[in-house]
Amino acid sequence: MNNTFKELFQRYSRNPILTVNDWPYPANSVFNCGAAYFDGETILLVRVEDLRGMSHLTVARSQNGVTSWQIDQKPTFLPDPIHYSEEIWGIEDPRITYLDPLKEYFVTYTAYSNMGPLVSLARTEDFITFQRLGAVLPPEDKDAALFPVQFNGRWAMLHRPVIQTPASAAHVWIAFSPDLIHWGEHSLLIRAREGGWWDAYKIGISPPPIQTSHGWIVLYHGVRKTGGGVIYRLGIVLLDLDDPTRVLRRSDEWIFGPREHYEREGDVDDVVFPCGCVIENNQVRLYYGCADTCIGLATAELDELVRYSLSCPESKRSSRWG
Ligand code: BMA
Repeated sequence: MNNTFKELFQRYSRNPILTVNDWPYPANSVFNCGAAYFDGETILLVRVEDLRGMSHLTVARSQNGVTSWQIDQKPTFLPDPIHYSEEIWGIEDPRITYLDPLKEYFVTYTAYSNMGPLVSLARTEDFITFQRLGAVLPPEDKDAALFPVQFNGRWAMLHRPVIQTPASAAHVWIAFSPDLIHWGEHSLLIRAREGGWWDAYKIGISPPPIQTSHGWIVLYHGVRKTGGGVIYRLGIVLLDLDDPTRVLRRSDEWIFGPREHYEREGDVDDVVFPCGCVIENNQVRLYYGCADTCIGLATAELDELVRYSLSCPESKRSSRWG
């Protein structure tokens, strides 16, 4: 029996914190959201699925990051398929990173093209207007997030391409770029496990990496395929602080998974899917999509996440290609 999630992440007692009933305009669901601390407020960039089934992004703001959310009256960041044809079927699952050297927020998101999902990038100074940098990784690829700092003068991004091999092949990769547009130096970073593991079917990162003195904390979602459907849960990985291509530790057990009714039942049952967190005074506020239907909040102490990750097994990966 896995009880570690009780120790690490505590659900907010009045979850879900946001549902489509809070929305100022008609929509089907509000779920996987990026998060940032901006101008004294917590900003959520929320994936909103409209009544056609396609997604856009809308900002919700709160002073305390828990209650009294102010939601933009209309979509904040809409797909623009006329100028960016890769956005024809919507934009999804944003991750927000503040790039210290550029003093701007960057949003990686999934553009749902007619060739499949791919990774797009935009930047914003105010969460009112967004400037697109375009599609930066081709399909099929999603679950991308930037590191907030450079490594040897290059930006780094985690992402999840899907490759066509007979075995499960949806792993987390890392890439580097001199300018945020051109990405190379690819390597496989975290493998989906096999067989009976909880993260055997596919994996992808959740919020952007969290910097600590012990390394980068990466929360990732692992998917298990069952006779009744899929189950999305969270695991934790620790990457080397100076060389993020090195996985130091990885949890064997999941640390958070669907348990409450709003996580277990919805448009897609049994899904917890965080895309962002905000850290204040050592407290990590994790914002997560629940069953592709609403948004939940869970909190953990950052020190505890570090302590737990350091207690996890050392990574067995031996080469750049896993
Ligand atoms: C993934 C993503 C998420 C979604 C999840 C569960 O592939 O598309 O947006 O929450 O599936 O449906």
